[in-house]
Amino acid sequence: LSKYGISFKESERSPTEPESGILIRPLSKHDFDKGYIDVLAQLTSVGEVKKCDFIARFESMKKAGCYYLLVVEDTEADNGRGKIVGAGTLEIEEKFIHSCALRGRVEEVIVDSKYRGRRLGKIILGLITELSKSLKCYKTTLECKVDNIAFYNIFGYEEDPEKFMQRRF
Ligand code: 16G
Repeated sequence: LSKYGISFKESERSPTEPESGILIRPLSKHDFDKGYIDVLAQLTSVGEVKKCDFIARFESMKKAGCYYLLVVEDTEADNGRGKIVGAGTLEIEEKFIHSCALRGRVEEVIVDSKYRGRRLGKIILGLITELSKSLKCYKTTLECKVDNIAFYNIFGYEEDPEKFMQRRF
């Protein structure tokens, strides 16, 4: 993940290859065929996303340059074809406030139900958090279900006294 500015000490086991056969890397165009959308569907409603829709969105996000999409791949699954079993996104927002600061947003953090309990979510979140720090975000935020608050607390995310508001369309 060096292209995302993520590095680690040589003495440590690579956080991007935490177990044999498990690889954490940026999203690729080929991940539609490896079940990326199916993993997202374990988080919320994905609706209908055809391969062409996926490619078009992938290209526009790449062009925007402010999306860091990570995936966890089980490279040995599906007879060695590989399968996406987790994901997490960092989105960087440019601001005028705080001396033209950057703000990070953690989005779509999900691990396939069959792969939970293997610290993969923690690794994704750790990488995203470190990346936002190294990109010099003045803050990084996320929305999550009440049940997941304790998980995010581990990484220093705290409930904000400001209320999150939304209008759905
Ligand atoms: C969670 C996700 C958020 C996602 C939303 C979808 C994290 C940290 N948060 O809040 O990124 O967009 O779920 O839910 O992964 P919705 O379909 O109800 O908007």
